[in-house]
Amino acid sequence: MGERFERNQSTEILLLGIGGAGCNIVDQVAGTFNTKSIPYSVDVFAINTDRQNLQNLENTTETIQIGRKGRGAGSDPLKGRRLALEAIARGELNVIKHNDEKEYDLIIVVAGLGGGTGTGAGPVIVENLRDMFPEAVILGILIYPEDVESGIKTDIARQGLAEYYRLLDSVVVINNGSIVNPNMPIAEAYKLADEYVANTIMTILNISEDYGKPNLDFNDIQKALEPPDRGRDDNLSKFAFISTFEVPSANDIQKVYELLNTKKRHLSINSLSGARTLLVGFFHTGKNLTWEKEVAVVDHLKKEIIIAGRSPYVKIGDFTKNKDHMLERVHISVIVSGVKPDSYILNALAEAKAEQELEEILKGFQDEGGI
Ligand SMILES: Nc1nc2c(ncn2[C@@H]2O[C@H](COP(=O)(O)OP(=O)(O)OP(=O)(O)O)[C@@H](O)[C@H]2O)c(=O)[nH]1
Ligand SMILES: [Mg+2]
Repeated sequence: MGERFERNQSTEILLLGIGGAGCNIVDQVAGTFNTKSIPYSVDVFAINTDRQNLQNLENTTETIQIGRKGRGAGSDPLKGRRLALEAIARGELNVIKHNDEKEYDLIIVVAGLGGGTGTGAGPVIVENLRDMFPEAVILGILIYPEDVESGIKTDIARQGLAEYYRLLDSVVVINNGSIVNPNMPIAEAYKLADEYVANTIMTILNISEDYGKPNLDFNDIQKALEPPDRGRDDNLSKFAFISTFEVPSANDIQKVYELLNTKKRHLSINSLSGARTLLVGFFHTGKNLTWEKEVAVVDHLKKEIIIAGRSPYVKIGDFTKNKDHMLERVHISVIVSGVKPDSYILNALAEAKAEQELEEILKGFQDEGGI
């Protein structure tokens, strides 16, 4: 019944990798659950057209091969799409529903853009998940290919991004390109990008799992990542910033501000301005982190968010950990929804903006001095 990390609570999370990049990354994240024996209530699934990739996963027992041949989709998103539709028609994805027993609250989909499976099969699978789990919030963590890969790849990625964007509730885009350093072997650059994905996932899981005073919990996250309400919100952006920062001690807390800019770049975010929701969780050993220091961090983030007098919904959590490995370190988890993405993303969406929904969103960014 899947790679299940259970805990005595009612929140159900599905972590799903699609295509080579997505499957490898969720497998690595599942590996950290094993080694740290963190009892999350998370089911991990890997879906790919590539049998070899699925057979090489070390920590994910629940795999779904789509397409009989098992040889990948050859960087052809139309083929990926067709194979996914056939698998759905044959009911091969129903195993995710566990005989109708499952009602996931949050689904996290991880996929690399630019190939055939993550790009072509992925959106069709998201649509199917939406039918299976109408109550779930679906967050996509998508990896955008670096420019050094061929132009065809980035064309495919652009189209795929727009398709995913329409279907997901919230989107995080990791930019392989901004992480790649020309002096670095590509595998190393991928590893760095993979850490960004893992960090994003763990930010959500840690906040959901730990109990703080004041507390931030899964409901806060779910509310932040729900799709914007077009009746109520001016800002219809589905892009989110989700990350955990680490500083050596409470006295270095202002290091967060430097790290923030790098993280924004790697997460394809131009600015936090106009965001709808700001959640900040502080994880520390309880010795030196004063309320004043916490408020200073939150104020710094708020300053970047507030535009034209529009303030975000803000909530703070404080989690005291009695874990030796934390030493004096402080982890600061930040979730901001409704952020403004980098222009390469807006351009990608603009190219595919046949959908009215996308037009409205792009218009929103233009009103803010957008693209
Ligand atoms: N960060 C990271 N990026 C990856 C990794 N593998 C591939 N990518 C990126 O993700 C994009 C899509 O690659 P894959 O996920 O291998 O493609 P796929 O979805 O399996 O597609 P097909 O193999 O054509 O069926 C690539 O263009 C790379 O930019 C990885 O392990 N880590
Ligand atoms: Mg592949």
